[in-house]
Amino acid sequence: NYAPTPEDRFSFGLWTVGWLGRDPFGEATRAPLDPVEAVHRLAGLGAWGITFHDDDLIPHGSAPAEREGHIKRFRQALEATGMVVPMATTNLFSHPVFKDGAFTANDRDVRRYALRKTMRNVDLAAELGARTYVAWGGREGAESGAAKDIRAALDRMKEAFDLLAEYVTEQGYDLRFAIEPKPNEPRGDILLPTVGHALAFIDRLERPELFGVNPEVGHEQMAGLNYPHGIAQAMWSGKLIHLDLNGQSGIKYDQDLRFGAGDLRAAFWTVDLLESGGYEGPRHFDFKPPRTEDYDGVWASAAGCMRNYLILRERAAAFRADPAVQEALRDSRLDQLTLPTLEPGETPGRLLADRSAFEDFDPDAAAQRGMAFERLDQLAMDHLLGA
Ligand code: GLT
Ligand code: MN
Ligand code: MN
Ligand code: MN
Repeated sequence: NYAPTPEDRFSFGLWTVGWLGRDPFGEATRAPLDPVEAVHRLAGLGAWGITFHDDDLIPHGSAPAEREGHIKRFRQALEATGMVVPMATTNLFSHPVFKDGAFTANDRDVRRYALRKTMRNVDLAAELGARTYVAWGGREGAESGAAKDIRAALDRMKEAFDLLAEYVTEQGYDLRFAIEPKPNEPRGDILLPTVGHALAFIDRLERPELFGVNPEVGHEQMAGLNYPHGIAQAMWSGKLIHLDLNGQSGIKYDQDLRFGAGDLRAAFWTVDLLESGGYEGPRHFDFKPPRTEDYDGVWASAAGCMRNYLILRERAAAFRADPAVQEALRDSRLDQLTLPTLEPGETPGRLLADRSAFEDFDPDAAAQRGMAFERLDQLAMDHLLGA
């Protein structure tokens, strides 16, 4: 029984099930979805939360009274279903004004507009109880060398995030920002292309404690990177505050497949890490039901994301609990890796004086030891495949 419940903390972007199927080569294949219906349908499938861009909920250019109307209907749907809003974000990429970026657009007035648009939705996010505010800078980048002075653009990016952090502090909002990396698409090259770039950038901010990352499976895999390794480093840095789960088959355009499709082994290790590593944030899906699907297919795809997570959670737990796996882990000396390399308080001088570490160490003999990783990995495969 893989029926999701709110305790599983599954959340979906309004733009995911609401994606109409428009792509660079073709028009929409589905009719617009009312956000209120999205809330009800997702709640019916067992989801816990829903997330949104300002423009997903309130069409761009709505008059203030219309804006209030959209928010009111949405709020009523939340109340009726018990769904929560754990995260919100800003659309700083669809309107043509953002064609050269938002926080790092060359045009200063565009940058100021982007900040105001963000602050306005930060207020709404806080009002709806969101604890995370995602920032995906899809248009922050360039297609050609001289078009963007990257160091100046990073100065502007820092300026934007410092201002936003000052704003939430001033307002007393309990909200942290999660920067979402992506290597390319829609820009030829996007700033902060990977988890590592984002972590290094956060260190340069005035209030780094208010920032974390929002790594997306497919975005790291588009760069040929190992997603579980990326989120493990973010966890190690105390910066994994949110994440975007989906599927991707290798280095190609951003596929946004449902979670579990694409690289299934990476999905298994992702769930294993999240469940055994103490990740407490939302399990957020950022996928696009393929444009071949009608709305039955959309809901089947959304349900599949959660079902695959729950199946993988069960398989990963069985893998960790299996005595044969525990023995294999010891055979592969995973227990040794947790031992500090140095004795408590050992100094460089004492290491130099330890003959067993060098003079009496036999590297050729040590090199003979097999690591037994293949047997360990096959046990993982057996669990993953239910063999
Ligand atoms: C957009 C992007 C996603 C981001 C969303 C947040 S919007 O669909 O491709 O990866 O997470 O802005
Ligand atoms: Mn995403
Ligand atoms: Mn994506
Ligand atoms: Mn996307």
